[in-house]
Amino acid sequence: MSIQDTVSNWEELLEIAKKNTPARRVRRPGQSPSTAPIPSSLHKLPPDTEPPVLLYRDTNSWCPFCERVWFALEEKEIPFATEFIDLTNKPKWYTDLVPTTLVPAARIEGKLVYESKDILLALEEQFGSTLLPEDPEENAVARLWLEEAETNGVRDIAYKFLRQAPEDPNELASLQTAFEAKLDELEQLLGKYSGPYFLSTFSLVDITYSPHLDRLAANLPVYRGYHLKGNPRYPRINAWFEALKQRPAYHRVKSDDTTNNLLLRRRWGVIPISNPLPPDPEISQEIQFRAEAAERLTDNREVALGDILKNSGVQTLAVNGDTTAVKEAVDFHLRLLADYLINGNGAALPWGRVGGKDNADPTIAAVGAITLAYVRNRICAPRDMSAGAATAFRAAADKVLASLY
Ligand SMILES: N[C@@H](CCC(=O)N[C@@H](CS)C(=O)NCC(=O)O)C(=O)O
Repeated sequence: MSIQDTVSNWEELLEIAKKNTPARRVRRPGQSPSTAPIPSSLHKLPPDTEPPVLLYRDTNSWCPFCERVWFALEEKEIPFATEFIDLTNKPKWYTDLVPTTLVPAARIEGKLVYESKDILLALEEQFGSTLLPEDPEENAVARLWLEEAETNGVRDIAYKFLRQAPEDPNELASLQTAFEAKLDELEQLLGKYSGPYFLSTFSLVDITYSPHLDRLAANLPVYRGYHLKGNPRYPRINAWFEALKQRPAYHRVKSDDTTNNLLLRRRWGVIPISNPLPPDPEISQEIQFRAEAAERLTDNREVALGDILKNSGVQTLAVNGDTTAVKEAVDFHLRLLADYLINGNGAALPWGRVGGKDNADPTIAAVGAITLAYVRNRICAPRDMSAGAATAFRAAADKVLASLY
């Protein structure tokens, strides 16, 4: 029996994965992204009815402004449809439609609205004000803080600090001081009302800050050696992050840390000063996230295989131009990964047997190493799967990789 026969086949893997996760996606063959999440409230719509909202957002789910609107739609349980816009090649109909040409934009009951803040406020107006306080005084504060979130400079200073070339230590130090002063202001704001949120209840203010603070918390440790989470200077910001973690809508729309880390490097060319944050071990072990990751990989395996063959460099290992053996070895390692996600330590990991003494073909292990390293960095949350699933996926890829040699 070859080692390849020790791993379950795709059909068996898919069946078990589906039993352990309710997460499902729509397939979008030949389009980008190749799958999309299903809004949690879509089932509430009567059959053959158009959702009341159409959200235009970016193809890769990187845009923090789009995330705000998506977060609010999920919190308010509004059924919606999504149109993905490729920001590297925006279609003319879109730039003709939206005066700023930016994402997000939305059609709310047919009416076009753009600018994330205006979309958030329009959703409150149209679908009941659940994310703004009822109390008139607090409501006025909420609206003021929403304005200020766009103008108080937190974002500008933060991103300058993050992206500034680190050669000039003085400039970097003064950016850090300015950034810390802005965070101190947020810390003060969070203390004005009781409870962990900006206002006395969860609101649009939290939604407005969360995508940016999330990206900063993931990237500052890796790119600047600066920690927001666990930093005793910001106890309220930390309590706020903890409170967000209790909200299912937040988990549906957020990215995982590694997606944020890789995006900064790829999109902005910033050089990390340390390794990406390790995948959160608690999340990596949660069966529903592991099963979701396995379901995504299994269901999307044809696309994954094509992408790996085309873009990872693995084809250079083909002998005399025959890629059959390479394809088989890629497929085998993807199945190993799905098997480990589902069965944990009960999975048939090779522990050195592939390419080792018992097996004279080290090419198989080399293909595996490329495959696993590639998919580990290739997946992107929440474009391909939820942040929790992506975290479990990356931790599993690391584990399988460690078992190869
Ligand atoms: N103020 C806008 C900002 C939106 C924005 O900057 N969107 C970016 C994506 S993160 C965009 O559309 N970029 C495309 C471009 O600049 O052409 C809002 O809050 O909606």
